[in-house]
Amino acid sequence: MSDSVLLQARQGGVLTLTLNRPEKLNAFNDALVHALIAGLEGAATDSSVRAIVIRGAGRGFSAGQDLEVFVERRNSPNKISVAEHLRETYNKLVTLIREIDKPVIASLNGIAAGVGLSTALACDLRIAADNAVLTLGFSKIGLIPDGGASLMLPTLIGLGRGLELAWSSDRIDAAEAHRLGLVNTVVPAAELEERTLAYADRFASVSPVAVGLTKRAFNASVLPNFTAWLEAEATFQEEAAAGPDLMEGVTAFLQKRAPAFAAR
Ligand code: LHQ
Repeated sequence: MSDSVLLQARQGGVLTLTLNRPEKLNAFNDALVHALIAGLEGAATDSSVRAIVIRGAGRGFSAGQDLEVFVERRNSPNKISVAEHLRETYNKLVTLIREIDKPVIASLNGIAAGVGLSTALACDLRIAADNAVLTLGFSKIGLIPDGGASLMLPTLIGLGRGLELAWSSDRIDAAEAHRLGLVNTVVPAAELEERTLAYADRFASVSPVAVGLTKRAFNASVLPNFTAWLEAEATFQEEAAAGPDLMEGVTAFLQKRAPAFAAR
C-alpha cells in the first residue's frame, strides 16, 4: 500500500478518498487534513466525478485530531490558537464538504471519533459497517464538539439526544447510530466496500443539476448559517481550550488513565 496519507481511486463516476494513517486509526495530522481538502477541491471541479466517498484504511474511519501532534504543537514556541487551528483545517474541510455540488458519502468501517466523526456528520450521507463505533470524545478532553458537529449533531438527531452524546462521549454501535438517524444505512462489515460503491453509484447517475441544487436547497433550509456557525464554534472552543481541562484530558488519554477535571 502507498505511504501517501490520502489514497484516491475512481470507479466510474465515483471517487473514493481513503484516509491512510491506519497505524494511528487515521487520526488527522495537518498533512492528512490538507490532502483531503485538496482531494475534495479536485473532485469539485472535475465534472466526471459524480459522487465522492470518504473512507478510512485499516480498522477505523478516523480517531479525530492526532493528539500527539496536537501536544507537540501546543508545547512548541510557535503554537497557534485552537481557533486558528480550526480555521486552517477542519472548518475549511467541512465547509468544502457542504459546498460541493455533489453527494459526499462517509463510509464508516470502524471507529469514528472526535473530528473524525464531525467530518462524517458534515457529509451528506453515511453508510456504516455493522461493526462501526461512533463517539464524539470531545468532552473527555474538556472540549466542545467542533468541525461543525455542534450544529450537525442537533440538526440530525435533535437537541436532547445530541447533548447526551456530546456530554457523555458514549460509544454507540452501528445499530444504535441507525436508530438515532446518525447513519443512513448499515451493512455487513465484509460487504462495506462493495455496498458503498453501489450506494454511491445510485446518486452518481441522478441528474447532476438536480443533485447539486437539492443539496444547495437543503443547506439553505436547515444550515443557512453554517459558515458563520463554524466561527462561533471556534470561539467557544478557544474558551474551552483556555483552561486546564484540555491538557489534563489529552495528557490523561496519552498516559492511558482517566482524566481528573476539577470543579470551577
Ligand atoms: C490516537 C488517537 C488520537 C493520537 C487513538 N491521536 N493517537 C482537537 C484538539 C484541539 C483543537 C481542536 O479540535 C480537536 C479535534 C478533535 O478531534 S478532539 C478529539 C480527538 N480524538 C479523541 O479524543 C479520540 C481519542 N481516541 C480514543 O478515544 C480511542 O483511541 C478511540 C475511541 C478512537 C479508539 O479506541 P480503541 O479502539 O480502544 O483504540 P485505542 O484507544 O487502543 O487506540 C489505538 C491506538 O491509536 C493507541 O495507540 P497505541 O500506541 O497504544 O496502540 C492510541 O493511543 C492511538 N490513538 N486515537 N486521536
